[in-house]
Amino acid sequence: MKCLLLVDIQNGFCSGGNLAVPNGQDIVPIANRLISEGEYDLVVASQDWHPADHGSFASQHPGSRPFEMGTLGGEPQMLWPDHCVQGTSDADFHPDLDTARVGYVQRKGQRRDVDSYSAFRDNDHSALTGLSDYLAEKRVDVLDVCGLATDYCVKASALDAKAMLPGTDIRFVADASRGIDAAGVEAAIAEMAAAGIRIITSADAIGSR
Ligand code: VGL
Ligand code: ZN
Repeated sequence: MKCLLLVDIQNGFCSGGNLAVPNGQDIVPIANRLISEGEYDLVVASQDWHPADHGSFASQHPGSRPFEMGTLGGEPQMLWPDHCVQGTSDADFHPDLDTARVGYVQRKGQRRDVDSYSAFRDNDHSALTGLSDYLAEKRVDVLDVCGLATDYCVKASALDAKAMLPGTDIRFVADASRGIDAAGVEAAIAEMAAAGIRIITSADAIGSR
């Protein structure tokens, strides 16, 4: 079974959102083309879904500002602007994303004391989300990963998919993803490639099965 994982294609990470990724919204038509022409047997999506007092928010750390390093649960943590708060429009999928064919939504980041970049488990690896069990049960043999942001949640999700789904071919769809920081994106792609994740384009994904 061939599966597409859409990571955090939410208003919060697009133009006008609280944690807008540069040109994040530009991937929406590319993701839609993958969904309609990629011949996927299954399309799943992750959704960053934080409580209003999430510990990754700089607002919860007096004296700190967004994009400064802080700590959370005793570990170094990038502090973010408040974003993707449960039930707000910032947490909604981008309105132009074709969600009709999304068969499973994995919410993440609900526990205030730990962040969850990966769609598969918390950053401290203390809890699984359920997505790995779901995909293993579906016997996914090819998993294409794309979305926002390449250097955070897309990278973490692709690396976890590679580690947690042995025997599944994991591919990162580069043009269907955007990152927060250019140097971070370059490093993320190198890290994914070194882990055995294939770096492909949406044209590759649509032309192959
Ligand atoms: C993300 C930072 C904080 C992401 C989520 O989706 O990449 N980045 N929360
Ligand atoms: Zn978040």
